[in-house]
Amino acid sequence: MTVQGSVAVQVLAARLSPGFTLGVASAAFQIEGSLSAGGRGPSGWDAFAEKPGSILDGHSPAVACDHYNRAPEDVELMRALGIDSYRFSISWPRIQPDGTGPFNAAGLDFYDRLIDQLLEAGISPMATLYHWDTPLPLEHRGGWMNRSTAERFAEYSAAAGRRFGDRVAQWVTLNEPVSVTLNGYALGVHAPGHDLLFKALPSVHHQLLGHGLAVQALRAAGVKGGIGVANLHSPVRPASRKISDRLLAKVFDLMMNRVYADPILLGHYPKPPLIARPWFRSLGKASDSDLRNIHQPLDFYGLNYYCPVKVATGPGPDHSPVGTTEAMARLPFHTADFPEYGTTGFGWPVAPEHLGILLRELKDRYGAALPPLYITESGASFPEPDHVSGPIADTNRIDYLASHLGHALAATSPGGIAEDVELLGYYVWTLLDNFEWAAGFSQRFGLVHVDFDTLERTPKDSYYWYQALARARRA
Ligand code: IFM
Repeated sequence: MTVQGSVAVQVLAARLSPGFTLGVASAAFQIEGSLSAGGRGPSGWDAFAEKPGSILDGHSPAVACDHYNRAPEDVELMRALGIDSYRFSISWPRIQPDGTGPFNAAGLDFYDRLIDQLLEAGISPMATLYHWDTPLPLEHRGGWMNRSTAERFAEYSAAAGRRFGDRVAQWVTLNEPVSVTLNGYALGVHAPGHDLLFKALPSVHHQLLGHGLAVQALRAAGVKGGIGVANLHSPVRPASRKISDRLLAKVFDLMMNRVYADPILLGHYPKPPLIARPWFRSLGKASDSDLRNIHQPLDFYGLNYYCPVKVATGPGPDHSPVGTTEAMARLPFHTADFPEYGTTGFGWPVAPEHLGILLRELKDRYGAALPPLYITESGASFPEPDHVSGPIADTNRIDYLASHLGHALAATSPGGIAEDVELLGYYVWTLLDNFEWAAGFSQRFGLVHVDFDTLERTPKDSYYWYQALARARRA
């Protein structure tokens, strides 16, 4: 299928069923800036970013895209883009600075205004409650390694539900708990910077418990919108047919995919291969009542997809944006290249057909327990200039988005490999170039270029491509 150019836009548009949602996604910490303005408290990420060496080139999130002060301009960009929905995250420390106790009126007002502006622009709000910015006082008490964070999260979620529940169309509890556990608690390349390896697994259970309690809290608050979660999934492949590669790929699949999705969708943790049981022991001790709390009915499942992962035996040249870490070198496996695919700015393989394969795998694994699904993140970074004087020709991003959306639609259409998956929508990651965590401003994912000196926004060709797609389906 050709997916580029104006004809391809028509072809792609014709495949979008009426009601299919086109959106963009973002996260508070990556765009808002104003970290100590308006009564916001510090988060674990504020503290991590201040540690020398934690962020590439010492970039600071203090201003980011200055979205806190420019939200109306950014909503205008979305209105002109013609999208149906905006997935943003609510900053927990902005609305509850200590993570417990009083709520911050100025923070609540900020999201009130944002939601109202979106609705006025005809854009449906999808709100994520946790996109990694744990209030610092909670992080000091162990963050997600401490079970009580799950209860605090449910209290905060209830307050958000009471305040915004009349207008938010979709709620996402957690974004990518796997990234929080792997990068933040196991490898130490994200906040809070712990390198506990498999001892980080309690942070999985506590996040999932937080998810389940938050779902119940939102429902008790009477929110009108649907409720789901956004999990990052990658199909995992062994680097060779060697037994050790195949076994370690299974272990990686558990760590990457199944320990998050299985309890949420099926109500139990997966059984690890015998040899890996000691690593996963802490999850095996979960009580039935916790598992019941985690296993809540969901209105939708959010899938974040970027690329497949290949796993090879032994420590190897894995790398994070800030280099190979000592913790990674202690693991019995590493991730290997897919030489057959081109790569993004991050070096991630561009493998759109794996999105269709992943949808098939999810349905095979979860069957009727898999709710209707949104692709809640899909996008790519590519090397782009810091300063521009007009739209840049980011054809690589257009190709990436068109092929990923194209494969998802083909897979879920009648006769496709995942025709039994109900796909409700697609959210591009992301609207604006932004603070890409440990990679600072070095990885540009946006449909809109941001000059981080002047904060000027300049739509890229991909923005106009997405706009043409949104328009074509209504034509
Ligand atoms: O920027 C992140 C986002 O915060 C979570 N999903 C992956 C994106 C790209 O790395």
